[in-house]
Amino acid sequence: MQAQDTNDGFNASTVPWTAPDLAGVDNATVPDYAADPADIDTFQRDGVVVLRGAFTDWVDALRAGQERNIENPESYRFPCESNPTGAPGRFFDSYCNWDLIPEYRNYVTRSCAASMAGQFTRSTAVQFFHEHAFFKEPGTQCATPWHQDLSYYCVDGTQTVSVYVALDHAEADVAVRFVKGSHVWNKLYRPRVFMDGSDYNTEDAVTESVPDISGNPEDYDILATALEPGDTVLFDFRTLHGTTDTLLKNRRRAFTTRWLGDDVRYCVRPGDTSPPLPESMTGTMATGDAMPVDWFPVMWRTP
Ligand SMILES: O=C(O)CCC(=O)C(=O)O
Repeated sequence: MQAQDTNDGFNASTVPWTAPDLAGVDNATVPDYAADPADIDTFQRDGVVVLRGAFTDWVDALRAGQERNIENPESYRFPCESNPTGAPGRFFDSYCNWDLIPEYRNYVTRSCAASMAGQFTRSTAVQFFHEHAFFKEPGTQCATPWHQDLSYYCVDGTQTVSVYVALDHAEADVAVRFVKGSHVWNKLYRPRVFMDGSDYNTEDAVTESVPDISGNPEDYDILATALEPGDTVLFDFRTLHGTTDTLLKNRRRAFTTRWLGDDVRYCVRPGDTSPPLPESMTGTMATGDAMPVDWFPVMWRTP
């Protein structure tokens, strides 16, 4: 997903989004993840699974990468502030910077996230889509609106996964939460602006508004759990997720990588998509085309 750039004028980045330098990127050298078949079954059934401590060893490096990102937001791509002006705290995100931030690049190309993505989506190969960094500072009382990522994206398919690594302790009442099984509802919900939860791309007849999940929690099978640094949540791009607006007492950072499995293809959607593909690419592509590997490299293949 993308928190849309509609607030406060802060979100101007000076950095264009360009094809990454793929020197040294070799899917043959990506380490294997020893997936438990029961976890894969859970992911397939619920559209979400929690892997406790899966990336504990990467927490320090990812935090260091995120510091670069948050300290100089305008030097990186797609920075976005979503906390209302004057409100305490900060809700910031930024994405598509893995080729600019060495710690991100190292994680994407040297961790077992790619192998995890391949196995959990039951694919024979996975392409790397992008990474996304999230920050909420103490004092923030801004919910992440319930949303599904797929409708923000210029891709479609069922073999997708976001690999979300918690970088701070978060109690269950402030951690990201998920509606189990929502990935197979066969629904596409309108993307929402993160600052106020309003819909955009409303001209799209295929999509509908996200239902009021927070107002009717008893109607949904919600996975809400505390997360520790390194705990990792895998979720399908179609799975609904969001947070409450409970006051944050501690910093809450997270780092997500997005992966495209075998059946994922380019998809033209009405209005803005995330990432906003350059015209040089969209001008030559049609719905159903494969995503170009020079922008979205194949990072894992079945051994
Ligand atoms: O951590 C959050 O509040 C939101 C994360 C999210 O929406 C995502 O990773 O897709």
